[in-house]
Order: sequence, then structure tokens, then C-alpha cells
Amino acid sequence: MLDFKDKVVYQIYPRSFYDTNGDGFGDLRGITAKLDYLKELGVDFLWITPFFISPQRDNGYDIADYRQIDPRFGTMEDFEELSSEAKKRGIGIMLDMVFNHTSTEHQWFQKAISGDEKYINYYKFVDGTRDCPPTNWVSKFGGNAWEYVDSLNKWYLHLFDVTQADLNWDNPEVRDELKDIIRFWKAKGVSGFRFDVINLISKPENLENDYEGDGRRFYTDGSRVHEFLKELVADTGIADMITVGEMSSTTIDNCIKYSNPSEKELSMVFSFHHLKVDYKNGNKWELMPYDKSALKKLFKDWQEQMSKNGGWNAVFWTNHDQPRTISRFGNEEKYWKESGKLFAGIIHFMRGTPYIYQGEEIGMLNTHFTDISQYRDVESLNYFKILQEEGKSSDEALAIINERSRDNCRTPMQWDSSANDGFTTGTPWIEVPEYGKHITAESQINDETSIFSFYKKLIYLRKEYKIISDGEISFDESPEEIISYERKLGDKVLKVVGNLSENEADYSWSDEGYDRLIGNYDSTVNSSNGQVKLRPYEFAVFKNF
Ligand code: TEU
Ligand code: CA
Repeated sequence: MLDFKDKVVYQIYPRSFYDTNGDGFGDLRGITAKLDYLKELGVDFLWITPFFISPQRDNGYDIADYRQIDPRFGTMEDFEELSSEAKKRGIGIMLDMVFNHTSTEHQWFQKAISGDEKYINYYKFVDGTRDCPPTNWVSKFGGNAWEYVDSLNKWYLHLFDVTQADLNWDNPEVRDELKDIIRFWKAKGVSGFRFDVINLISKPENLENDYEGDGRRFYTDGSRVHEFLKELVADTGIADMITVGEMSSTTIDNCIKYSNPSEKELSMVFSFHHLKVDYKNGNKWELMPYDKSALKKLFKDWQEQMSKNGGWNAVFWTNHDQPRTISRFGNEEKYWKESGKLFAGIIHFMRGTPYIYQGEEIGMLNTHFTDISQYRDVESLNYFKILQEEGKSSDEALAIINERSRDNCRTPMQWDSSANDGFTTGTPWIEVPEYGKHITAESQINDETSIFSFYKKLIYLRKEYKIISDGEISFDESPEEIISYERKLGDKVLKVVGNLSENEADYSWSDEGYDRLIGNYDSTVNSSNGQVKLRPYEFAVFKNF
């Protein structure tokens, strides 16, 4: 069984990572070119988002051929070169399997709409008339989750874009097709897989209207999801690989089942509840300052219950769908470095496998674009329209997109101070933000005090101290702006404290008998009479051994 508990995964969004042929689009050879940078950081696996044949309507999450490399990213030889060069550096590759849906340009869907019954049954097609969709479900990208095909007098389901048709996992032929895709890439020597929105694959038997007013929750963690996952893993022999499931709107009980090794489903899960604490009324497109108490309670519940019940979390703040962490939760100006290190530390000392999203390790920020024409993401462009249909002015809509767009994390990786921050010699597919030239990998790699060096140390400490990967975890009661938890292994204790605010904060805890293991200020915390005084965005870990 692969031990992933002291490992760290680095997520690469290849189209924005590094472009080696000047077409403005990152490519696989670009990843190979940067393997020494990744080795320097110390990461163990690379999760690479999809680079298979795709019309790129959803930046590759709309796949038209699961076994071929999209020419934009390079060739199969480029992939094999990347894989062998990564292996030489002790780095494993995890591929991103999008098995909830395919692109409507996939040959299976093309055969379906030509009337081939076998392939109609590969998708969720429902008989009906154009004036009456089967349910009121809403697509994650806005609008109806059903699309009508006149030639078939049927609707098909698309929980995401209209060009992303949901597969029918109840059909064993579909499950067999997907197993063969896993076997194909396993034979190529990959180390593991990320499964995209895998908890949506089991659709409700009876297609009734969403009673919660939020269709998304209605069709998550369906009745056969665990059965399907167990079958996929058993029939492809991937139980001993590193696998992670993206779980949209899920529950702790399900995540224990998804990730407890005895269940033989996945190694770990991504859940997102902690990344919705700034969603007013649970709506991504209604802004509010993030709720610190809610954040701490979610961490407490998820960490403690998963730990007690043998589950395993992927721990992370961001990915290619989320805003940049410092912009969202920290402080871009006065406390840019302190808050970047604070949020990194909070995650990396938790019980789970940490994921670092490209650019996070150098403190990259949101785009602050000033015009909708600078945006590229289908979700953002749809919601710019929807928000105005709902009565927002274009400025108000743009301000919301500025905060919530997935493009915040999709701008090019900032390598150095040359043109386009060294990402491309051509015209980048999405602009490099104005601030970019001030935050680059080149300016941080050899700076001991940089955010990059702090991440490097966090990764090192996870391997150095077993208590971080194996210790129990318990969260303490603390004032609203302070997060605090303990890790315990035998009589060893790590005490982790963080000040989530830009003001000084007192925390009643005595550091008697403890030494600081790591912190984001040069000097250790001020402490007296059983109180520690934490500076703005201060992070510190203390050990009693
Ligand atoms: O994301 C699932 C998902 O729900 C995302 O759309 C994300 O949580 C949401 O946009 C946050 O507001 C996965 C992929 O990570 C995403 O890039 C794809 O667009 C989506 O599935 C469809 O494949
Ligand atoms: Ca390129």
C-alpha cells in the first residue's frame, strides 16, 4: 500500500504553467523543463489537470478522446519524456480523470445523437418534448441542466456546460469503457489519479425536481456511488496507487467511506465546505467577508471526525477553480508575506495530504482585471451575463467576477521578470496580471525569507516529523480571530497557532516547556503569564520534545 501520508502533491494547470514553443499556451515540455524547480521545492507527486483531446470549452474538462494528448499540449512522446524525467527525480505523475461527463465532441456522443441506441444509453437521455425539461435542475455554470435534441425527441443531462454531457454509470458498458481508460494510463506508468466530481456519477433513480432549491446537493453522493467506485478500483487494480476524489457538496460520513482504506475506494478526498465560508446564503456569486468561526468549525469537524474514523483528507486552500488564497483570506499589501506563510502553515500541519497549487508557493494573487474581455472562463463569462440579468450593473457584476472568477488562479505562472513573467515568448492565452512582475519564482528561490522557502521547509518538516503525518489532531476553543490545534503522537505534542487578523491578538496558552519549531516572524511570539501575544497574521508551531 502506497504511503502518501507524508507526501505532498503539487497541482499543475498545464495551459498556464510554462510554454516552450511560443504559442502562448503552456505545454507538457514546459513541465519537463521545470522539474528541477519542483524537485527543489520538494514535492512528491504532480497532479496535472487534463491535457487530452478537447475543444477546450471548459479548459480540458470536456474530453473528446481520453487516450490522446491534445496537440496544444504536445505529443505522447512529450508525455513519456515528462514521465521518465519526473521518475528520475523521484516525482510521480497523477492524471485527472473526468468520468462524470464527456465532451459532446466525443465519438460516443456523436454516435448517440446520430441515433445509435447503444450510445444513447451511454448518456442520461430522457424522452420528452422541447417545452418541458425533465427536472428543474440547474447547471453549475448557470442555466438549465438539460438540453433538448430535436432529432431524438430527447433531453440530455449536463450538470456543467451544455457541451459536457453526463455519462450513464448505470450502464455497465460505460463502466467498462472507463476502466479500460484507467488501464491504458496505468500501463504508461502513472502513479495515480484525481477523479473529477466523482461523487456525481450515481444519478437519482427517479428524476424529480430539486426540493432544496439548489439542484447541486440533490444529486451528490448518489445511492450507487460507493458500489461504482469499489468496482472501478477493484477491476483496474488501483487500490495501491495514490487516488483522490473531488467531492462536490458532500458529507463527512460519505468521505469516511470514500477514503477509509478498509473500503478500498480512494486514498483521499477533496471536500470544499471550508471554501464556501465567504459565500453569502451559500451562493458563490453573493459576496461577504469570510466567516472565521465557520471556517474553524469546519476544519475541526472534518479533521477530527475523519481522523477518528480512518478517513483521509486532501488538505488545500486553492486549485484551478478557486481564487488566490492571500487575496481571498489574507492581506495582499502590508502583510502579503506573513499571510501567505500563515495560510500555508495552517494547512501543512493538519492531518492529511497537502496540495500546493501552482503559484501558491510564491504567493501569487488574484488578477484584478479591469474588463470582462480579459476573462476566459466559461463559468465567469456566463455569470457576468446572469448577474446583470438579475439586476446588477456591469461594474457590480465585474466586481463580483473579480472576487470569484476561476481565472484568478489560471493566469500564467510567474517565473521571472522577463516579458510575460517568463511564461511565454508569445502572446499568453490569458494576460499576466499587472502585479505579476513583483512576485516571481526567480526572486524567491534563493531567498531564505521568501514564501517559496517557507513552503520548502513545511514540506521538509512533514518528512522529518512523523507526528505531522501520523499524529492525532484536536482543535482548541480560541478567540474568533485565532485558529489553534494540537497534533499528538505518544507524549509528543505540536501546538499550532495562527492569527487570522491584521491586528494583534492575545491567546491564553502557556508556551512553558515548548520551543518554537517554525514561525512566520523572525522572533518567536511574545508570551507572559500564560498568554501569547500574536502579531498580525502570525503563525507559529511549538513542540514539547
Ligand atoms: O470542478 C467541479 C466544480 O464544481 C467546479 O466547477 C468548482 O467547484 C466550482 O466552479 C467552484 O465554483 C471540476 C473541475 O475542477 C472544474 O475545473 C470543471 O469545470 C468541473 O469539474 C467540470 O468538469
Ligand atoms: Ca506551448
